[in-house]
Amino acid sequence: MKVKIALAGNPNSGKTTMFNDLTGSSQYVGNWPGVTVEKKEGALRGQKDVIIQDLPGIYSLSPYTLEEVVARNYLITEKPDAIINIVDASNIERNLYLSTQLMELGIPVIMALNMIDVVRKNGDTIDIPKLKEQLGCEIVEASALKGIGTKEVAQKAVELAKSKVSAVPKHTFSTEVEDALAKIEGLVKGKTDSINERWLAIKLLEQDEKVMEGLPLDGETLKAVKDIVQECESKLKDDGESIITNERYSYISKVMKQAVHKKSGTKRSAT
Ligand code: BGO
Repeated sequence: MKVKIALAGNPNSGKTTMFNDLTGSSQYVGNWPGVTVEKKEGALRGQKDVIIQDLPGIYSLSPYTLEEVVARNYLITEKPDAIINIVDASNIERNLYLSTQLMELGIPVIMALNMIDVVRKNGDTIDIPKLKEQLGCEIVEASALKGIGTKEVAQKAVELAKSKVSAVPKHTFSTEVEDALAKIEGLVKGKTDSINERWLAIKLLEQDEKVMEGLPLDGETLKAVKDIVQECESKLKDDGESIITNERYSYISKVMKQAVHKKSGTKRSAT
């Protein structure tokens, strides 16, 4: 049976360089169905049964750009066996925004901390055990440009895909949000074929229309969900989408303080 591994990351994180290193000359380039967004896939070097699917470069799994919609539709409908999340380690704070969302899908995730050569050259340090502990996924330091760590990324991704051990995000939202998510999960449990009920609950709290329009939920359930969302919004005095976004950023900021040390001492990456 073929193993499907998706390559996901921000634009300019080194995804193309990593994809070329992983697949060599075995590549197929086309377009995603119905859109003019390039679709590239290829077999992992020396392993014909492992297919690497390159996803468009994205900053988030929100529904606002064609690339985001293409990437997330692939992830939630094709359910690859694992995701390699390419992170530009020299811009880690910005990149982790997507990582936190990929981790919530319930698909095994391995993080390739790419551009580690740049981090080292800058004299910055990333505490990998701490970062693993904070994020809850496997992490490999890599430089796709210099061929460092890429074999390990591939090997670990295949192992993870075969073991089918899903990512278990360490991130929890505030008590108010977690309460709302638990109630929403309870309401939708078993009523959809969603990839992951927690992920769906987060999307419903955000009132993500693209996710909501395809759901087989009756009017009563949707009304009950809306009431929970409104209760949470009035408690936290903000809209659901902003609440989730802001809480993600504060979590990332905490992770940065714990695990990333910039030589300049600012502990924050340039954006
Ligand atoms: C140019 N380390 C370093 N130092 N650079 C890397 C690494 C790494 O690990 N990985 C990738 N790069 P893409 P997306 C470039 O193209 O793979 C570099 O968008 C240049 N080009 O070589 O394209 C990579 O697919 C002129 O750099 O990323 C590329 O995710 C001057 O990061 C860039 C300097 O990689 C983006 C760099 C004409």
